[in-house]
Amino acid sequence: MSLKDKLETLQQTALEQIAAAENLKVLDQIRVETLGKKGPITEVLRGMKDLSPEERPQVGAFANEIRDKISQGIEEKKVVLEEAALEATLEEEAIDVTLPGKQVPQGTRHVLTQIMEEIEDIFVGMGYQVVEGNEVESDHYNFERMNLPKDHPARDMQDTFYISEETLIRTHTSPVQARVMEKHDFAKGALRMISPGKVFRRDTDDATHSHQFHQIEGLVVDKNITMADLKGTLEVLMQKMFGADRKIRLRPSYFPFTEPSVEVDVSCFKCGGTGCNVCKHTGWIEILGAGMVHPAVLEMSGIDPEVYSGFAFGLGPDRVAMLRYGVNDIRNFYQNDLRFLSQFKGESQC
Ligand code: FA5
Repeated sequence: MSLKDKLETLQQTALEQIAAAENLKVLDQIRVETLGKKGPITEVLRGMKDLSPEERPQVGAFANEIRDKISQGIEEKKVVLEEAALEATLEEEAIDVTLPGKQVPQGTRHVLTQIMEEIEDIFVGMGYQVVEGNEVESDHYNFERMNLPKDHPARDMQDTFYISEETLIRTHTSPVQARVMEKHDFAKGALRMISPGKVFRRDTDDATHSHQFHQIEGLVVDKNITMADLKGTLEVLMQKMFGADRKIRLRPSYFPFTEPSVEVDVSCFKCGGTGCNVCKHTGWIEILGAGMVHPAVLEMSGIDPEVYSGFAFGLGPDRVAMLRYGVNDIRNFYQNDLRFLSQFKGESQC
């Protein structure tokens, strides 16, 4: 076989192999085997030294032509195979964007936080400031400044957990009254504040009592504050919280730090007032205590009771939530059962 024939057969074989190559690896093998240093074309070119000087340029040119054709064939096939490989990867790694995503669980504020924030908003709208008190409180502020000296029998109604003789976890939010009054500067205007927070008592837990619960303290002190201001304020609050159809009653009561004192009850959510186990067959549920600030309390805080007067109230937001949502056991709020708590989505998600 002449060198020319040899080269033609070689070209034929190489182009067939290139056409049949299924992937880039095989194609590269063909390149190395055909065009590499040990390949047949290089071998042909090496054999040229045995040719006559006339034949040499012709065969040389033909060999180069064949090498270029094979190189070009390889390059073209490479582009085709690379595209096919990319297509295959894209298909393999395709994402189905129509599949349903993983649900991210979204929490809500605790129902009691929702109620307290709603009440805060009502009072902020009436010009009150919101004050934070201390959960760990001194006997002095919790009792004595509230007109409950050490031997006062009314202390029995509010027994609590003592950290030391003089330090306790507060039984009500009323000590915030004393802390705010002693600092207030009346030259800057009236004192109007509410203070929400946790309180603690040695109460036996039942459907409407918990040993830990919440209160919102309210206090207004200025010249000429009367019981009518207290009643009007509470009426606004109750209407906003419960709507016009729920009945409210004010009952004379006793607190050492107010005079006169009242207890405010709302008609029972379960029986509507006829009497049931939730309202202990009275038809009413007590939600707050209130009254006119006792002159002795004002005096102890450095305020002249001849010039200033005030009203105060202590509301139980846990009871408000029970009435609002018809929850018949206060303990539900504290047991962290998400089946119960997640029913109260509220307006604001956290
Ligand atoms: C007081 O604690 C007074 N400091 C309230 C007060 C403030 C009166 C300012 C006058 C002026 P009382 O013990 O009644 O009062 O509690 C107030 C409210 O807290 C009750 O009406 C009730 O809604 C709620 N409460 C009392 N004990 C519990 C309890 N164990 N569990 C849940 N809520 C309770």
